[in-house]
Amino acid sequence: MRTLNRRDFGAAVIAAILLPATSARADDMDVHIDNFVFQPAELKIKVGTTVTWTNRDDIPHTVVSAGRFRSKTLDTDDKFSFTFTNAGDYKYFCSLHPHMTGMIKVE
Ligand SMILES: [Cu+2]
Repeated sequence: MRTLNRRDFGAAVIAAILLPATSARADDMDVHIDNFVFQPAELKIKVGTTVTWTNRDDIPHTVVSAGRFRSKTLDTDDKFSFTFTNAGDYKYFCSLHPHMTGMIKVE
């Protein structure tokens, strides 16, 4: 019984040490919309990463990837987040200014 307890305690300590290093939140990424440009325009991420777009312009924008995600109209400093659970290339654009495009590569 004593041995089992000590092993459980040891496992808990190891988990406490390892968890912060393996936390997916550390990989979460930000994209800023500034002067009609998504920055960075192309982002490489791992499956499970959450990307948050922030509109830094004083003009409304959207973040739209056909059939995959669509933000509401983002006013200044509004944010939109999406968690990528599948690998692939996600092209997206602003539906108000379709020349604004970006790419998320999920691997
Ligand atoms: Cu726009």
